[in-house]
Amino acid sequence: MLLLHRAVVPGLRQACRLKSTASQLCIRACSTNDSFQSQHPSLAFTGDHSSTRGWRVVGTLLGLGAVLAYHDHRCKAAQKSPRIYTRKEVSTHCSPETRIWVTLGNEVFDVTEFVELHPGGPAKLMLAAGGPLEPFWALYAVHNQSHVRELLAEYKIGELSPEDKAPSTLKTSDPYANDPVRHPALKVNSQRPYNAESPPGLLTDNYITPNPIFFTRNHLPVPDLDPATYRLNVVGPSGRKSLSLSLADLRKFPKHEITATLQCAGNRRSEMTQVKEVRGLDWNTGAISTARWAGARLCDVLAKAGHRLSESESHVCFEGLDSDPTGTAYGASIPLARAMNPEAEVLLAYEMNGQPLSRDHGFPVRVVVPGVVAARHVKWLGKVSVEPQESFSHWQRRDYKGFSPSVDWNNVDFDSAPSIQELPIQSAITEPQEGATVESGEVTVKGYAWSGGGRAVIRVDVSLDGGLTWQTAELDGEEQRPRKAWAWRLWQLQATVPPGKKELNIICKAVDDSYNVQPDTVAPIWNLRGVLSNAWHRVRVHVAP
Ligand code: HEM
Ligand SMILES: Nc1nc2c(c(=O)[nH]1)N[C@H]1C(S)=C(S)[C@@H](COP(=O)(O)O)O[C@H]1N2
Ligand SMILES: [Mo]
Repeated sequence: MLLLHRAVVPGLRQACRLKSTASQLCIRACSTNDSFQSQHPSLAFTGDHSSTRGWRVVGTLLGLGAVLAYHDHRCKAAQKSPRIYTRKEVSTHCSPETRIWVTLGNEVFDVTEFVELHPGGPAKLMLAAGGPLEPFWALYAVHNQSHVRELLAEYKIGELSPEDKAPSTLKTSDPYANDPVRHPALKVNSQRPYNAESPPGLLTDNYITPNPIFFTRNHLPVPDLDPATYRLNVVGPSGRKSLSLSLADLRKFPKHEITATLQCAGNRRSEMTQVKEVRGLDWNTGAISTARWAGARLCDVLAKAGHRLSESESHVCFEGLDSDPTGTAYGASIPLARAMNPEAEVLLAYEMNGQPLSRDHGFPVRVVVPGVVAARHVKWLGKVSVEPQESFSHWQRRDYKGFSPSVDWNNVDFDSAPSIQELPIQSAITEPQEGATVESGEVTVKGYAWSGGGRAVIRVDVSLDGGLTWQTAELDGEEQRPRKAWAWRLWQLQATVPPGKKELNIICKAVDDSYNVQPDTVAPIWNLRGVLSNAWHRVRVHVAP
């Protein structure tokens, strides 16, 4: 019952918000009969952002006592001899009023209390309300973990009647079947959607990351877009027509080229996981890569569409052409001031290291926002618009934000924190690797360092003795332009192994040109989503006798 307790307090707040959207979504999910085919939301449902705003509408509260008693009753019932339900009965439980039930295999769960706590957002969970989870979980392998199964088990209320097991129509066509073939050296974090990091042994061999080993972070299946028919919709200011730009149109704008590093907000999340569990992909140090990007400047395209700097419209929203079964696209936004500033060099990129973008990296066009978290670099770009508010995308508003270590999933208020844009100073050791054995005599330590917002890395300090003494590493790579240091510096240090040492406790930490430094440990910057993990990087190695 632990989870129920965790859920109660926010549950009260959330029960209010749930009502309108939940019932809205449910009309589509439940108005059909109970076979999977007719319930599949892609047939009946198109996501819209206005529903997100509807979450705030206040509705009737379910009495707390009633909730507890109800849940307790159900759980006890499930433990003794499981209560048996028909699929038809389950399908009527698809709103907070009727409670929200789902099935997995032949088991039935009442997840009403969990809906608002769902890391993937309440709206997504509601798509499965009243029916099987399988077709949705097939899309998101993140559910394929024991902790997710254990969590769900807490909500079990019974089983499906034997003659009413999973319908044979459950075989869904694999939405990922058309994903591209990937390089075998990539270290895969999740196959569906595909997420993989550059192997640390190769990452810093090249200042420019070769395209096939550039880290990949997809939230959805990779769309297969035809460059001949591709159009970018650039919404004009009110009263003006939108632009519909072909790839050829985009190439007519002056071609601008920059070297920029992309880093996922979750890079080095695995170190946070060691402090306390976080929700997200278990990235090591390889969710970062550098490329030479070429394309049209966003400011030129916005100007052509008729946009100017404005105070009422202050965000540029991007939508990808990758979408989930509801038709909801990946989306993000950046401040208009950055988008309109030619010095910020925001690109609508169609080339990566002299090649057309590869499918995984956004073919045919992606946004590149130098100095800003990679989540805003929207791939497979379909639409650009200038809006008074930030993007309503889940990934702008309910993810990619930082919180204090004391904020957890019971008390998190995503509206209270700004979305991550410029990233903080970062560095990591790529050689030697954790647990390796190094020769006595000399050791070479290598790694990368980067800071957001165009801030240049001015120094990397390396310690071989756990931080007692420090040596300055040598910085490689391109000379950096002031306030436009968009790319990382690779660094190395050739150092003498102190005689008699059996083990080295190697640490690196970088300093940027605002004299920002990395925090020494992870615990004080731990956050529930495991983002912004930039503590001193530590690697322990053995010294060969
Ligand atoms: C009762 C049903 C569900 C439960 C118990 C559940 C549970 C969870 C949990 C525990 C996570 C975090 C996993 C981790 O990062 O370790 C998660 C993430 C996620 N879930 Fe669900 N889920 C449910 C239904 C759904 C449905 C129906 C969908 C889609 C239609 C969905 C989409 C997602 C997505 C997209 C994420 C990843 C968010 C991100 O990391 O970007 N979930 N879910
Ligand atoms: N359309 C779209 N754009 C997207 C994403 C996505 O899933 N869909 N993922 C974002 C995230 S979180 C990251 S870290 C970067 C990863 O870019 P890459 O795969 O080219 O390395 O793309 C961003 N842009
Ligand atoms: Mo990311």
